[in-house]
Order: sequence, then structure tokens, then C-alpha cells
Amino acid sequence: MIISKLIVTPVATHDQPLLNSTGVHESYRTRTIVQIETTDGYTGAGETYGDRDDEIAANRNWIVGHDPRQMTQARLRWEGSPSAWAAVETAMLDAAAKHVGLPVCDYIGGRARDRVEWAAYLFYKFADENGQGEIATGAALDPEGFVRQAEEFVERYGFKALKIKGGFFHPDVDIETFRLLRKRFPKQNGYDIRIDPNSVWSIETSIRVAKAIEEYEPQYLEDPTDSIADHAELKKHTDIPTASNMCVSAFSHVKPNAQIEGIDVILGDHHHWGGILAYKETGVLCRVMSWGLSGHSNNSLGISQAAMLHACAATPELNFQADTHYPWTDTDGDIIKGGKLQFKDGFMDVPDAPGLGVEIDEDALAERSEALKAGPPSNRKEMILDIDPKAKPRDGSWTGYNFPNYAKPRW
Ligand code: GKR
Ligand code: MG
Repeated sequence: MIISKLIVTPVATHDQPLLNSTGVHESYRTRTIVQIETTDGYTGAGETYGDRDDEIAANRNWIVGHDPRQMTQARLRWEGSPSAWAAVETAMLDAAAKHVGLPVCDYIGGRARDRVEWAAYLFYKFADENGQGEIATGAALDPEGFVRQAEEFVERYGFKALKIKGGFFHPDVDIETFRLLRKRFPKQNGYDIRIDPNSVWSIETSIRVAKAIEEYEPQYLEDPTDSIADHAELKKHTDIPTASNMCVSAFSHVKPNAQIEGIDVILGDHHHWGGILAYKETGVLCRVMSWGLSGHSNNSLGISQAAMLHACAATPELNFQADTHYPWTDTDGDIIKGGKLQFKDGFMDVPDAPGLGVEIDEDALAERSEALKAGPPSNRKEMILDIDPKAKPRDGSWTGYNFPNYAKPRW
């Protein structure tokens, strides 16, 4: 079994105007799609962040000619970022698992669960300017609007965990959103609520917010502030667990966190940590350190969602509902055959088919590749200026992914 073909395709698909600590989501999200073929006719697919095509192509000389089952060798030969590797590894595991007729999670050692539970990833947002989107296409620019969005997600997908993407508005708005959300989705009815302002609060503000929301029983406080040391300081003042996908997001961050224990729950991500096998290894580290393990998400299409599904199924240490942006991906914006993967009661079943269990729709892939070449369908500059007339673009351009680039801590 030898890889005979490697195809790398950058794509773009529509994204809604979601707000985070640095601004508004661009009108499309960019992703990099990897496809391999083997000499005996198996195919594999992988997906990662946009702009990883050059890195992947730079490894072409050894990927073509490699046996995808020789994963240890492949990991040693890879030259590039963990996130670009994640797409190549996913494609290799997909092809190798198909070769033995097993789903990826079973191919890599077996599953801890047949279905994986996810969290509703909720954002303040503008109404989509073209009315496009799978869900919540209207505006959610205050706590009441945020709760309505949560209701839509819970009603449609059955999520029991709710994540507030905070840090765009003043922390008092986030506190009020937390209060209203908890009132609407009580703990005794089985709802968990977490909040993530992407580290724009000072230690003092983080302590203040923690004290204000303690009575609403947060599941965890995700990256309220900037560093492992800042979180260690915060923990002296609150019993709310801390979580991170920012200051503990690579193997090199594990030792510093072990020394001062700033972060209690790691949001593992096969893109950030370097593959599905690395996600399992993150689980082992969490077991050794008695840390919790959750899942991070960023703008995924169906291949990344399937990869994370298998990673989570194969990792026994996962003990929180993983984040997923996948509901924000439009049905006609995905690149897989047969429509999107489905949530039911907040869970997603592991597909039975060998490999990832999803296949690329070549027509959709070609269309999204053309969309990238055409450029963003709209410019969201006016939206952000509406909220903050003094907003400045990042990198001197209004078409960057996120803007404005506020200094941290912002509050
Ligand atoms: O999509 O706006 C977003 C998120 O804020 C994303 O950029 C983060 O990577 O999901 C993320 C997080 O949990 O920090
Ligand atoms: Mg986060």
C-alpha cells in the first residue's frame, strides 16, 4: 500500500458574521483539503486551517511513495506545523483504515464510545447580510438575543452544554448573558454552561467575573486571561475550573502547566496538537496529570468534524462535551457527499463505514475552490464600524479575517 497521488485544494465557504474578541468573522472561512490515493486504489481525505497548502506541498517528495500504515515514520519525516500535519495524518489514517475495513477510531486502537457529545458554540453576531446560513441567521447583539440563539441550538440539535463566546462586549454584558442563560437552562435540567472571552480580561477582571457567575455554576472558565501563570493566580480566588486552548495548546506547554497548574481542563484539538494520534496522546497526559479533557473547534467542514469525531471516540479520557463550529457550516457549504453529518440529542454517532466514514464530493470541492479564487463575497468593515467607529483594521487591510486588533487585556 503506497501513496501514489497527493492533491491539496484550498477552499472557502460562507461564514456568518460571528463576533469574538478581535472582531467579526470574515464573510467566508478558508480551509485546506488534502486527498491521497494509493497504488491499490484506496483514497483518504484530510482537512485543516486555510493557507497550509504550501507547507503540505513541500512534503510531497516523501508523502508520494510512502506507505500510509507506517505512521511513526511519517510523523518523523514531516517538516512543518502540527496543523498542516493534521490534514495529512487524517488522510493517511482514512486510507489505511479503509484498507483493513475499519472505522478510523477502531483502526487506531478501538473506541471508548459509539457516539460523541458536543457543546453548542454560541456567539454574539450580526444578522447575515445575505440572509444565508444553516441556523441563527438573525442578529444576537445583546443577552436576550444570545438566549434566543441558544434556544434555537438546543431545539434543533439537542445540546446540553452551552458555550458563550464572550470578550467582544464589556464583561458586564457577558455576566448578564450568563445569568439569563442559566435562568433559561437550569443546572438541575442537566445543562452545562461555559464561557470563553479568548483571554482579553486582566486577572482582576477575571476574578470579578468569576465571583459574579459563581452562583450560576459554570462548567469552566475558558481562557479568561492570558497565561498559565495568570490562570494560576486566578485559581487562588475561585473554585471554578480553568480551561484553555490558548496558553496550553501544544506539547511544549504541558510541562509549564504541570509546574504551576494554571489550567485544569485542556481543550485538545487534532489540528493544534498535530493529529488524531496526538489527541489520544493529549488524553494520556491529562490522565497522568488528573486534568480534564475537552475539545477545541475552529470553523470546520465535514472532514475535520469527522476527524474530531473519531479522535474523541477513541480517547477514553475525554470527559467534557467537545466544542464544535459545525452547525455554523451551511449544508450547501460543506464538501462531503450525502449532506452534513447530523447531531441528535447533542451527540453525533460514529459512522459505521471504513475510514472516516465520509467522502469528498468532487463537485462541491471544485465549487469551493473557485469561491476562494473569487475572494470574500462581502466586506464586513461597516458592521464593525457600526459598533466601534474607532475600530482599526489589522495589517492595514479591511479584508483581514478579524478586526479590529484590540490590545490585551482589553478590560
Ligand atoms: O471562531 O471566533 C471563533 C473562535 O473564537 C475561535 O477563533 C477560537 O479558536 O474557538 C476558539 C476558541 O475556543 O478559543
Ligand atoms: Mg477557546
